[in-house]
Amino acid sequence: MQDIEKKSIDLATQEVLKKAEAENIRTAWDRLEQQQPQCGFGQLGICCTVCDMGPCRIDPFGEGAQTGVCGADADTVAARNLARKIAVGASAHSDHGRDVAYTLSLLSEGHAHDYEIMDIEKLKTLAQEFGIDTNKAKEQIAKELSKKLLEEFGKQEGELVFTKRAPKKRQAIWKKLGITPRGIDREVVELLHTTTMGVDNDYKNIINNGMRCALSDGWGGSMVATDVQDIILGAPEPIRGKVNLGVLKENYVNIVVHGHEPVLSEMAVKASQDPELIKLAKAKGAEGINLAGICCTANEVLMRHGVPVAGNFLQQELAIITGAVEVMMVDVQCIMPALQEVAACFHTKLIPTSPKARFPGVTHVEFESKKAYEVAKQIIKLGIENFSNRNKERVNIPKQEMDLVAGFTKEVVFQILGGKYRSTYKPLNEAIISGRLRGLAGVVGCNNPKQTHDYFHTTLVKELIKNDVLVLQTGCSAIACAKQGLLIPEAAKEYAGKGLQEICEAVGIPPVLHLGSCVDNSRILTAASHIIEEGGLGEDLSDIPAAGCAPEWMSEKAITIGFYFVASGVYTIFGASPFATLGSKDLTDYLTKGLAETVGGRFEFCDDPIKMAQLMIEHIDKKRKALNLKPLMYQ
Ligand code: MSK
Repeated sequence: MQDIEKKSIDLATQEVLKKAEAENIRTAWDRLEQQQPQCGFGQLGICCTVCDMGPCRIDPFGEGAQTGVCGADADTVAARNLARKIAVGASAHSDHGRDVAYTLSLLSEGHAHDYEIMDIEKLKTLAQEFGIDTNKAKEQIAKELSKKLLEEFGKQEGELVFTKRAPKKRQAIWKKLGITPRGIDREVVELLHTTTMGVDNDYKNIINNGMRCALSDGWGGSMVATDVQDIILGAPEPIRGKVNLGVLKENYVNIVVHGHEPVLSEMAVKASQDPELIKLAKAKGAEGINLAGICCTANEVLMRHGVPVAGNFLQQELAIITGAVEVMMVDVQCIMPALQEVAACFHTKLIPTSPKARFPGVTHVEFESKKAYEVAKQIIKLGIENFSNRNKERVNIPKQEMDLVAGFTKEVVFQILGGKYRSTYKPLNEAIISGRLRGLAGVVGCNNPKQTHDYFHTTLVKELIKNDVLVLQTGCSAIACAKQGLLIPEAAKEYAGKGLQEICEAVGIPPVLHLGSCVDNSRILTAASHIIEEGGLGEDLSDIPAAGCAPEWMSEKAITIGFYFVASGVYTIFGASPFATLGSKDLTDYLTKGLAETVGGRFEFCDDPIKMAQLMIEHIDKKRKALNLKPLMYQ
């Protein structure tokens, strides 16, 4: 295998990496090389920087220091480090949820004129969950609902309302362990408090508190983000789109949106269709305006508008290196600081928009919900003005682009499987019960240059669908598989086992369903709860023949997602770079074995995608056996 093939299996990525090398532009892969050897203590999770008596390191060979200056041992140090990552991941998703809930509040008071209530049904359903009388004007419902939602963050008493969506048995497990999440902010703060120097020294207790914090994200902040975005931006429905760097257009003004919060990118979609701006783009010599996305902001505008996706996490620098991007507008999360250096090699304007995320030395155009469309127009105008600065000789857009279908929410799955007038999960449950479908898998998460880009996602997912496992995806993992053609209905014939193929052909769905962005992992939790509610597959989420995996993860948010899946009863595998816990055997054992006895889910660490698939299938088969389901029809 050539060096470039070890970096990525994606041909478009390989092509642009060659360009980067020829033009001497550094990317994440080069910087990773420069970092070698990476700190062994850090990789094992046994370096402690919690207080200034350190940094302390625990000797993994048992010869040197076995505690830090304060006396914390490897178990405490590794557990605290991990728990702090959970807190950060939860805070990122949940702060996103808070911002969206705040936008709903502004809208209800008439201060966010560019947004409207797009999904009244969902508004009412949510309001009813919070005990709000829905027999009133939608603005009033929105006002009361946003108040209740915002209160979930600062709640001091009681439990998060969305936890009631989980099956009764799951709620009882959480209650017994004392990990039912309370206020969202409270869980983050308490976890940071208890992991500071001299507070919690019991690694199991630290992890249990970590699970409660993670649950406050999955069944709290992320769920708020997902549901409120559906209310104010519209609930996604299956929609066709295109993916990979080939979606950038040579003769157009290319505007790339990147990050996570779709409140501004939604307005960018609108502004890119503004006749006045299109006219201006044409006057500047372009054929029009082409909007494309990177990472989860891309998934959001793809699911609602079919906006093309230029790439996943490791392609953010590459989009700029094509030389064809006039503006990359970014909001929050997963935006590499290196973009500034890469953009400086081209005419590309990097435009940060969030008051929370600034880049020194670049034009910052601050987003405000109150004048959202105006801000979006201003940014697109900057892109149009920048078109004439493009150096055509340096433009190299790879040809690769692929079709995909996205936009499968829990509501849509109901409709597709049950028909418009019989919306139900019954056909899905029956497919599993009868053995036509083996089970379900959630495959999510990022890219990581330590692994061959996209290889783990696609190899794993192909193996799962070949074995009649229906795959649900979000985030950069969905983008990876889409680029390889797995997210179109035709993929069923080529890659899926006979049982899955029959289902896909009968209802016209791909064997891999794209459920959205990282916060939309909450859609998987609610869909799983509906499956239990429908009956026939046990009483708890841990009974479902299902498994989860983040094969190429890198973000703290992925750790939090992993923990809320495990704490919800799901067997979850993490890819090649395991959590930095391996310096503590006790902690590793607790995560990979002990948790099964308390929460019913557990972690597995694995660095081979085929082996990951086999482990997930073994787990699914074990669950089928426990439920006494019929033998598989075709395997
Ligand atoms: S964007 S968290 S790299 S999936 Fe949600 Fe992709 Fe991971 Fe960011």
